[in-house]
Amino acid sequence: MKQIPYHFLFLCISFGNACSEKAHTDDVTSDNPTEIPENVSDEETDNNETSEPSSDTGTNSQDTEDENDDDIDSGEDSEQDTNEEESDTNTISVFPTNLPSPLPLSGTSGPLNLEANVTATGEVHQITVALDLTHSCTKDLSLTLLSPSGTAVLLFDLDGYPVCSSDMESTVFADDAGTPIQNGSNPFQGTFRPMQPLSTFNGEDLSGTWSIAFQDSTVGDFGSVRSISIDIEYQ
Ligand SMILES: [Ca+2]
Repeated sequence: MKQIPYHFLFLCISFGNACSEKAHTDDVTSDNPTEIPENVSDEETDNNETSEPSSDTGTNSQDTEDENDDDIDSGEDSEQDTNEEESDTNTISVFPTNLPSPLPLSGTSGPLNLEANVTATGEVHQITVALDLTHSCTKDLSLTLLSPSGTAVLLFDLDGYPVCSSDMESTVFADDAGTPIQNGSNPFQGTFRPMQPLSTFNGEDLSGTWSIAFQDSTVGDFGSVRSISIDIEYQ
């Protein structure tokens, strides 16, 4: 219990009721660890209390707006970066001209060589290959892509494939594919990882003659290449 100072007792004795009001005020002040300034009215205090939630809401709203602004800014930057990146690269699709073309009957017939000439200039950034062929036993086949510089990349050689299988329909070769081509199944629809990485060509000069060599290693069973597209991203 709070002790009342002697000088205050003296005032109480001297002024009677007046001191009881003062004593009450002191008690209220002392019971509140956070002192309310004397010049703050009850109305102001109420306003502070009632405005606090809306202030929080406003702050949160502002924070949200700031975050949105950040998101928008980030999105703009990202889009701008993407545009800048896109503007730095081009893509060209290379098609051999003499298709469809029959695949060799057997290994004794030699490879089927298809060629496509590229006049554009630049440095290879990324390559994917799309293929469509018919064959009664794709296990017989292999496919190699050669750059104008003479670099060779084996896309597939299915000699070790467990079954004969047949055809390749809308088959795409890309380094970032999850399934290796040798783990695919007839008719190999979808995107597959080539047996050797197409990134081997990255950094090479784009212009010149690209060659595509099919080889049939086994007598019997044959087919034809319906379409093939070499899609080259370059910069
Ligand atoms: Ca064959």
